[in-house]
Amino acid sequence: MLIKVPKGWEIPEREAAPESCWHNRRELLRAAGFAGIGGLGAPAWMRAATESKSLYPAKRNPEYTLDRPVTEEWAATGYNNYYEFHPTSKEAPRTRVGKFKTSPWKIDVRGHVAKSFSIDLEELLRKVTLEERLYRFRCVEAWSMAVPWTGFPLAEFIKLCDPKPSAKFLRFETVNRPDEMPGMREANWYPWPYFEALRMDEAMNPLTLLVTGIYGKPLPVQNGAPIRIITPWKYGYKSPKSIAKVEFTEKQPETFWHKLQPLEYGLYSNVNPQKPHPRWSQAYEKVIPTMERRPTLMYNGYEQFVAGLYKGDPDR
Ligand SMILES: Nc1nc2c(c(=O)[nH]1)N[C@H]1C(S)=C(S)[C@@H](COP(=O)(O)O)O[C@H]1N2
Ligand SMILES: [Mo]
Repeated sequence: MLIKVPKGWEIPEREAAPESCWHNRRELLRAAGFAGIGGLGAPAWMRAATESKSLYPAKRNPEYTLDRPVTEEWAATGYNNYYEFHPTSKEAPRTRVGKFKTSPWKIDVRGHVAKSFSIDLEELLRKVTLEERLYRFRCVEAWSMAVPWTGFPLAEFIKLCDPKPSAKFLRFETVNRPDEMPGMREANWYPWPYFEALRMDEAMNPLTLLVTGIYGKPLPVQNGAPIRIITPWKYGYKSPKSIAKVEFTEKQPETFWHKLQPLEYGLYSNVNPQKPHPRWSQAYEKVIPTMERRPTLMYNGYEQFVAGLYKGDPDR
């Protein structure tokens, strides 16, 4: 079959490549039958791939509904912000993920917890139940999508961590692997690795997910494999990808974009049509891939879930 790789996400739907063309080589190998021999006796990495596959698709949670169609898969997995893979292009990240290893994967838990520990993702996934949720997704750059994420509430992970009462914030850190993430060296002026943070009550909110899948399958690397955060009422940069470390802190942590542009990107960064970015309006958003304009919703449409967190002060 001729593998036609679309130039960008702007191609019309009738020309969109079939889903398989968008998969990276590793996923093609998996699809080509490695899963079939990944039973007992197979190497650990093969078993891991098989096990994680059996978790998808997860049951959809009907509580989270959309007011718009779900974004086509080729667009959501082909138009990405992932600066560690490419610091400017949205189309390049998925073409540069070949070296990135997502298994085995461990998460280090540090800071104000009863006891620091590290947990293997495979082990973590045995302790939780994955579900699928449809969420609106809004980047601070004003584009938006609607995405079926698979994951579990971050609150469940926090309970496993046994935080001390002194833990007031969570700080997340993306994995630090310049050899596997070519954008890190090309854009070496950034304060890598990427780091983000949530206040404890935001992190505990039922909307906040630890995400391991998308479109009923494990996350592709460009969307943050093997595990990322999703906070749908905040701008996209609050949703760090490929998380390797979670730290519970007493003081408010610094965040990647706030450190770079303190006047433009705060800790809270709640979607708010009335609060323009210093360089552009946030009143409207452009829906990927058509770029159709639609009005931005307060808290990205999640006011009923999160307004109580801010007590009338969404600009925090
Ligand atoms: N580690 C890391 N996480 C990241 C980013 C990044 O560059 N590096 N970009 C953020 C931004 S700006 C957005 S809009 C979303 C994009 O997620 P998506 O590519 O799955 O749509 O990821 C966020 N998480
Ligand atoms: Mo973004």
